Amino acid sequence: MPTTAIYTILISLALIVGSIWASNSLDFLPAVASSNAPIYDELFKVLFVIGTVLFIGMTGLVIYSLIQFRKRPGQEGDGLAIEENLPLEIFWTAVPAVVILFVGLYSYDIYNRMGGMQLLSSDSHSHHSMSAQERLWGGIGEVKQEENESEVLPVINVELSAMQFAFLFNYPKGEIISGELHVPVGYPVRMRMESKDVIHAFWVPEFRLKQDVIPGQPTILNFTPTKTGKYPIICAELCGPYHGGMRSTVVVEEPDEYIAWFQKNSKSPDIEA
Ligand SMILES: [Cu+2]
Repeated sequence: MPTTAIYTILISLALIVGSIWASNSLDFLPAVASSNAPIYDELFKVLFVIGTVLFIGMTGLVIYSLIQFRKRPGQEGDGLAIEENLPLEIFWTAVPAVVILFVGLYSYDIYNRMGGMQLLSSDSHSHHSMSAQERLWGGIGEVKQEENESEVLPVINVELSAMQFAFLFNYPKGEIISGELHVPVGYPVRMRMESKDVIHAFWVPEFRLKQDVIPGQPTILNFTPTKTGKYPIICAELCGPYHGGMRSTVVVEEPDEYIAWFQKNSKSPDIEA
């Protein structure tokens, strides 16, 4: 094997290994605070590796060529007139095609695993009578089975109204209206979102979630917070002159803190402890 080929293989391998190492050790992303976040970050890491290999590989090759094949003193005339290289052209068409096909299929899989393929307005929940526990949790009678747990957790139901330039969170069963979103850690949240005026978008970077909030067409967002803390809610759709100030906070708290907050703010008298 010629030396150039060996060097090419070694440099490519080093580039791939280095990119994988960088994607795992560099800390670009905000806190991982929902069950969606690890799935999303998996895709981000794969895209980061592909992007780094391509960027460093291509710019590196260009810089190498500029230096290695520069015009030396005493060189006159044109370079070699090279035309066509069919195997090379097949190679540089096939490689990006395979990479793009892989990224496309993989992104679809991630989007599907995050629940992106569920119909936005799918709303087939029975409205049977609630237990006191379900009332307390703001439930509408729906319970959700977690995949790995035998415990059945009540779903936290929240209705989000977006308007120029604020988010309002309504907990129907507690008759709570809040400018801040409160959710208990580890419990599935089902948020029905609708806009009063123009299109807004609910975005929590720490949850890796972003969903449009549309006037006249409710959208449903399901998520499970996994880490306590306060995280920003940002409007991610240019919605008017004060769009940049359209922010709120999501408070992910321990279940007992959530219950305390719920009871303190609830105007509904039939909520029991
Ligand atoms: Cu907005």
